[in-house]
Amino acid sequence: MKKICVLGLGYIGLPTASLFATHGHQVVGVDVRPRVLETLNHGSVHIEEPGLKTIVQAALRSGNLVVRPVPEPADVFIIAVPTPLVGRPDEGESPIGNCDDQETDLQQASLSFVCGAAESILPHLSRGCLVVLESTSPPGTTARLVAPLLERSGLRAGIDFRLAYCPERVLPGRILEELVRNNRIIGGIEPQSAEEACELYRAFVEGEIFTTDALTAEMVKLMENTFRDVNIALANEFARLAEQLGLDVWQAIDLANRHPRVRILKPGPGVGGHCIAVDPWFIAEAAPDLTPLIQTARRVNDAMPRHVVELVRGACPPSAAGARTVVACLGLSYKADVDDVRESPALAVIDLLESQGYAVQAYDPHVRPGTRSCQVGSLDSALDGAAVVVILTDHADFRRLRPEQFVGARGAVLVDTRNALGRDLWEASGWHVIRLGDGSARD
Ligand code: SAJ
Repeated sequence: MKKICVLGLGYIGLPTASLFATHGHQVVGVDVRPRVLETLNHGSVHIEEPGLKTIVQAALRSGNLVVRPVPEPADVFIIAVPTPLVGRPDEGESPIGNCDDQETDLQQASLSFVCGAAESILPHLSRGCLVVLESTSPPGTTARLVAPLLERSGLRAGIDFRLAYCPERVLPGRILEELVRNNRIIGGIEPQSAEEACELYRAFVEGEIFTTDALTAEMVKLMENTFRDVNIALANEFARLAEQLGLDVWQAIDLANRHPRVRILKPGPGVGGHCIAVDPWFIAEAAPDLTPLIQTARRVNDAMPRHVVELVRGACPPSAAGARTVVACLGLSYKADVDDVRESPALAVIDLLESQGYAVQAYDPHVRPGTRSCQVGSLDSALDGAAVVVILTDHADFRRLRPEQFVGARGAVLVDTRNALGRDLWEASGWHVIRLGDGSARD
């Protein structure tokens, strides 16, 4: 049994801390946000994720997990804090304290939370400790930033204490299942660090664990998410092409994917979340001249919210009948069935619509109230007087919607950016349906 201090009780830190605690380790979960500690101490959780509440409660009840505002001496320190882009603080608050970043023109990773977390460990670091960085980070962070920072303790990384990079690779919505089942990559600043981290994670990881050096592990993580971003950008480019050429991209992608070696992802209103919309910039930042494809993909995906707004404008201008046109936006989170709005393209669409003079009524059953001032508490309130309904997130609840539930919507324009609702059904009920990427039915 080891004493493990997990720094940052967010989407990754909290489930990781709970898994170690329910597998026999003594865990101190650290977060500087009082609201988070309070929620946990009341037996609740601040994140919507299947199975999370049950395992957190079990861990707390067992006494193997305690939550604290500051770290304490331990055998292992795991850093699981956000690494947002500079100028886009992750929900505004650091879970662990921060240090200053230098602003530049580039889209750059903010490592202030990582620095803050590492600094908070310093007084407690001792000979034989293992420190693991889990936060997605630009190449070189473990060896060139975290190691020297921890060496301010007077101890030497890789000699007096072990240091490894062990990125999480789990899909929000399936975090617990994937934390256990996925393969893991662990990179040490020397082999013994990787070995010790590997032994630690075997407590609950059932997938294979592959060890390498820290730099390679950092790049592997970034390459995975960049691969996905580029593939989604391709799908989005195909979608816009299809609109212009007059075909249905959803059908075309489905048919192309019947090829044994083709797997095109889905177009949509843009790419959100704290990973795929962010991580490719970490590679671009390391070598701006060598990454034209990666940067273009980012820009293609970032342009999608504006394109969605153009689709709305094409169907219904901001003030069609004197009064402001009401648009019901269904979905605020960055993808289906999660409560996470970080980098959500839905928010970008909503902001753009408002800036162009539309009156937006936004509804999302998963997202906490007050995320946007135009947010309303029910589907009916969102639809009330709406001339256009825009599907921005394909929650299971939304996929089940039927035309007869849309009584409050005055107009009959439905913009479906996720191919979430069957076009035929809605057209049969008199709706004018505009699906992103579908030029086959345009006037
Ligand atoms: N999206 C599309 N089309 C698609 C798939 C996704 O537009 O075909 C959009 C989603 O709507 C969403 C965004 O992309 O806005 C990202 O969603 P996602 O489900 O692709 O990924 P994340 O951000 O939830 O999780 C990713 C995962 N990475 C990969 O699949 C390579 C996960 O395994 C990582 O652990 C996670 O990033 C992370 O933390 O880095």
